Amino acid sequence: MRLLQVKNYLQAKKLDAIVLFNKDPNFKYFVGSDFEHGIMLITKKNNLLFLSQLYRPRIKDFRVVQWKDFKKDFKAFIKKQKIKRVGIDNQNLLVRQKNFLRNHFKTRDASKFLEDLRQNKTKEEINRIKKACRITDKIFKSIINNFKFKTEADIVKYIKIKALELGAEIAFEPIIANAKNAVVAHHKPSSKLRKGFLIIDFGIKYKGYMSDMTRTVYVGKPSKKEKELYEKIKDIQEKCIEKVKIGLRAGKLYDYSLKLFDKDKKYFVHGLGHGIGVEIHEKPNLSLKSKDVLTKGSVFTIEPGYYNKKIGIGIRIEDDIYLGNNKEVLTESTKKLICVKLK
Ligand SMILES: [Mn+2]
Repeated sequence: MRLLQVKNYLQAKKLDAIVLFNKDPNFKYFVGSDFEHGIMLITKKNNLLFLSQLYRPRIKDFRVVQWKDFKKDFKAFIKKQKIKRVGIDNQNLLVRQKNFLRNHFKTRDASKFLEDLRQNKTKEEINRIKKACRITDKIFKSIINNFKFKTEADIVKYIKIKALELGAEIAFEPIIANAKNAVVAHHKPSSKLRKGFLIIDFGIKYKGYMSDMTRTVYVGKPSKKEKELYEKIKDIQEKCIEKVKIGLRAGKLYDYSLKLFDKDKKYFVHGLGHGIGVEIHEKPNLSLKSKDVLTKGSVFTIEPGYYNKKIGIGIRIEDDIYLGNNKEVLTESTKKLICVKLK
């Protein structure tokens, strides 16, 4: 299906192939794994992987071609396959890779096509993201039920171990930010836990596909004002999810969130969300003035946040949304304000 869309693209743009290097997110997207060295060539007729002799993988729908002398063999190979005009992924290429491709082919940037292709997930991709979300919920529950942590770093370690135990890995370095630290959206966790809000932001990678969830809990007993603030952010998050629909421009949803923040909008300092898939940030981008569209088949986060340095309070709530025939909230952990006690 995805490969068929590539072939249609080649036809329409009069290209002979799409050429991708290893370590490009699109490389992993098509073959599900990565290699130290390798080039992928998808032509109208063939799906080829040009790899060193160190590898002999079996990959569905792909034929592996191995080289002995890279330069010589590559030249002969593309001549034989009659590959001249190719689409490349300008957004992810290193300068030397770009130069290499320009030396061998006539190139055209295909990165927008690849991004758009990846935005619309197949059933299998959705299943993997859903599984990553199930594991995420499980770990969050277990953090709350086993709250014996002394520092932010203890929680990071716990998430990493739990992920491995559940047959997955972390999608990115967890962000655990307590009390005053919570005003820094991307705080590096190290401090001792104390009274105040505690942001727990982590994601799981399952078979190459990622989840991303944030919950904010409270260490100790919150004041009335703190409770009200939390409810406000939760309300904004839920209203934004309600507003999500197929065809909506991401920038419009961002504007809507600012309206809800009202006088507090200066404390909302980042995007409202981002697409997830083989990368933790992909299309659609839900930031100010974004022209990306929430298309059918896309999966993205909704994560308003409040960061007030004056009063030392940070709150963020994030869920993963799948926009299929219906709208599905994939992360199911409770958003009621949980209060934990220090032991
Ligand atoms: Mn996120």
